[in-house]
Amino acid sequence: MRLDLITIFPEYFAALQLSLIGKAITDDLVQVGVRDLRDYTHDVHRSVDDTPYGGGAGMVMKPEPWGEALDAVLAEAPQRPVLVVPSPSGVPFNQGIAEELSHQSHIVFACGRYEGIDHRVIEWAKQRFDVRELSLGDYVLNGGEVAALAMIEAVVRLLPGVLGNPDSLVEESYAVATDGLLEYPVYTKPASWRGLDVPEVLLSGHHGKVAQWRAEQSRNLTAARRPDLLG
Ligand code: 6GU
Repeated sequence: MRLDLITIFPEYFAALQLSLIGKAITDDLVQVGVRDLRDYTHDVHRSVDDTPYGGGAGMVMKPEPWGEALDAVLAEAPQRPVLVVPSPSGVPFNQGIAEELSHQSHIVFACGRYEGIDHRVIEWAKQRFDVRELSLGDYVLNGGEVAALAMIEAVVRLLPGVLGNPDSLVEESYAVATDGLLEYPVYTKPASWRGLDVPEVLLSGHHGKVAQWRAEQSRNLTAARRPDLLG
């Protein structure tokens, strides 16, 4: 999988060198390219934003640097890439979308700042990319970088060979905050810690009862915290 990131803060993506994703990059399962949007400006101030037509607060990202940066990505793209535009106005990102994206060979992330990118960039991009405007949730971040990092982590961990233990993916399909339920609580040794004991059933060695207890915990937790997941 190839990932291209366009941003005015390339340093954010140093985090991709860490942990499982860093290993996936070292192992060449993922190729990452980070482009500084300001490299596609031509004025002395390297400006990427301007005041909004129609008035209002804040600044809007100018279309020209975005056009040139996206042209540069396309010039090296063998086929039509996906363009993810992180935005609080996007479709809510979830595990199903992460799964879909994990089957793509080339994803470009357009990380906007300020009040967003001139809308013509999105319109233009639809001719050359499969555009997905995606939101992490109902809160406001200062820019798309942190959102892109979260989405990349959710996608890359699904790639074959990235997780040490693929069983953990199978477990998740039955208990995760997606189309399923929330995960049951987990415990490890010691069996007693600061006066708190691990639930007896987990020490019983009775796999049927353990499975039943976990299913019940998942159901109760989901009902309490995420009743929207219970149909
Ligand atoms: Cl994807 N971007 C920004 N800027 N803010 C957000 C978001 C994305 N998701 C939630 N808030």
